[in-house]
Amino acid sequence: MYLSLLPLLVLLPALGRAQFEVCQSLRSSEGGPGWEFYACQPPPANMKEVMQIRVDPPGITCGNPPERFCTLENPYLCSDECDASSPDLSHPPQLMGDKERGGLVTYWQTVTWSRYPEPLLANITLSWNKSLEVVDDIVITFEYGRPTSMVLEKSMDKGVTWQPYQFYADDCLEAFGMSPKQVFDLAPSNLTRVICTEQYSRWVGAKEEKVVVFEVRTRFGVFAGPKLINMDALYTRMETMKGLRDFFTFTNLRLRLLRPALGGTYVQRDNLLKYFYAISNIDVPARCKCHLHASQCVLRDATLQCDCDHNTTGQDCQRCSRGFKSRSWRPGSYLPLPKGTANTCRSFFCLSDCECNGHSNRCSYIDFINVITCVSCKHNTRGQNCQYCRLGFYRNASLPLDDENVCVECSCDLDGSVSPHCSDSGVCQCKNGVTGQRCDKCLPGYARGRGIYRNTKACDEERLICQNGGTCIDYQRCVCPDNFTGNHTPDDVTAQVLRVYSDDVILHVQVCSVSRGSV
Ligand SMILES: *[C@@H]1O[C@H](CO)[C@@H](O)[C@H](O)[C@H]1NC(C)=O
Ligand SMILES: *[C@@H]1O[C@H](CO)[C@@H](O)[C@H](O)[C@H]1NC(C)=O
Ligand SMILES: *[C@@H]1O[C@H](CO)[C@@H](O)[C@H](O)[C@H]1NC(C)=O
Ligand SMILES: *[C@@H]1O[C@H](CO)[C@@H](O)[C@H](O)[C@H]1NC(C)=O
Ligand SMILES: *[C@@H]1O[C@H](CO)[C@@H](O)[C@H](O)[C@H]1NC(C)=O
Ligand SMILES: *[C@@H]1O[C@H](CO)[C@@H](O)[C@H](O)[C@H]1NC(C)=O
Ligand SMILES: [Ca+2]
Repeated sequence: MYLSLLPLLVLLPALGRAQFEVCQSLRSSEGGPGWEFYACQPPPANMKEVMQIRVDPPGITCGNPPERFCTLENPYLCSDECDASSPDLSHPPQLMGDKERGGLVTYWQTVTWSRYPEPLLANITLSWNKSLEVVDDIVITFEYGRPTSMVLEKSMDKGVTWQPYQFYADDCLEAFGMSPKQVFDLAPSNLTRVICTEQYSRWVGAKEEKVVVFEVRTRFGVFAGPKLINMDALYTRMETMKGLRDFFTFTNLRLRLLRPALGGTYVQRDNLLKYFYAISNIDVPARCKCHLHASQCVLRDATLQCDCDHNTTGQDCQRCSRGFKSRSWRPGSYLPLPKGTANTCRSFFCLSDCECNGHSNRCSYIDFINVITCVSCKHNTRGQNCQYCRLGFYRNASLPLDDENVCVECSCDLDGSVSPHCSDSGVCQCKNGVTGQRCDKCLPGYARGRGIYRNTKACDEERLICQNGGTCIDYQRCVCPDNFTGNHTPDDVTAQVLRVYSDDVILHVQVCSVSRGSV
């Protein structure tokens, strides 16, 4: 069930749905269509429709046994009767939150102050079992006069701890030892101060003034201007001023009624039937607090629950969905205006937890081993943090790990190497008969040709003898006497010799055959 919004939208033109109403939208870009994510929040609703009401002490509600009560205006008019057993004459607590139809005012009413001078005390606890953010004035309507002393309190942790929200008294100094203030006195620096106000407690007549207000609109107006035209300024403050959002956040409210309306005079002990509390309505305009990750709030199993987006979950969208890396959860942000930042939970995400030594800005969360790993490491790096060189590359130890050139290609000779990979110092693994860091040089007695290295002697002292007094060097070439020269380059020789070997015939290779002197 979605909360009905209509009554409040009429009430709240400036706080309507214009901004932060969608969490994502489809956008087309060069790379094709994709989702764009925005900060989003549910629309305001009148939370009185879903509040749990509890009154203390037990037995404070009138009508059991039936009781007569009088009015302050005319103490001799004592015809009204409260009777819990009669539907027409009972005044149970739920009449503070009901929808009144046909102009019929319905109200909760307490017993009268017949036990004076013992104080007539009552607590009204309103619970939602959900974090809410108040978005407009909380208005409490008292029939038969407003209390001369009361406290509005709030809890942010479902009733575990409480703090005062505002004090109300016809004499703040006497009732609470506080000097009276008005919300209009508040400035940006002390907007979240808890004040005592006399504005809603002085006797002006029960019919003239019925409401006690917790002023949210005026507080908003300190930033947004008197008509709340500049909501952007308020949202900016919400983001930057620590404690401002908390100030408007609650899960429960409690009204501590400490002293009933007295009609502007002292308590008249001879007619205590005219002193009691009666509340006909409590408006609580608020929205579900979803950390800017939901645009709807739903009632599920009688509990309010954000309808979370951005891969978040939880009653208040206060954590990332499974597989979307809980450590990276962040609330959405109103900034930059006008659309804010979604701070979506992702399995792929950018930014700080993702440490890739400057070779990537993308990470992936591998759910079943609970590991974050860099993806698409650039600059020939690899590894969970792009901290290793790809196979076929080795680390230049004189460069820092985040240098673009940290990984140097092995450049192993394809013919002379066992694999394209090299050691940490860049040394390739060579085939037999091959040497050199890159395996591109022949060992003595070996030669290369057609991609094969063979034990190919160009000359030796026994069978491949250099002619004309030439000396065989490294089995590869003849060093000829001054007046002789060879007409075969080593490669030519190799080619010949390989052919010779493959035919399994050994020939004398004719080198050092041409006489310089004879030319
Ligand atoms: C109202 O609540 C306060 C705080 O828990 C408690 O101290 C006080 O006794 C309660 N008053 C009544 C009348 O239950
Ligand atoms: C309060 O809400 C939580 C969900 O966060 C739920 O588990 C719990 O049952 C609710 N309690 C009541 C009393 O509704
Ligand atoms: C808040 O600050 C303003 C300006 O500094 C000051 O005039 C006002 O009295 C303060 N209000 C309260 C309640 O402290
Ligand atoms: C999670 O977010 C991705 C985009 O980042 C979206 O495509 C996907 O539908 C979301 N999944 C859930 C379960 O919300
Ligand atoms: C390693 O880096 C240093 C410093 O930039 C450079 O002089 C050297 O040539 C590099 N070595 C290799 C093998 O690239
Ligand atoms: C070549 O030169 C050597 C000395 O360098 C000499 O002994 C020899 O007789 C010469 N041979 C010919 C064919 O000229
Ligand atoms: Ca009512």
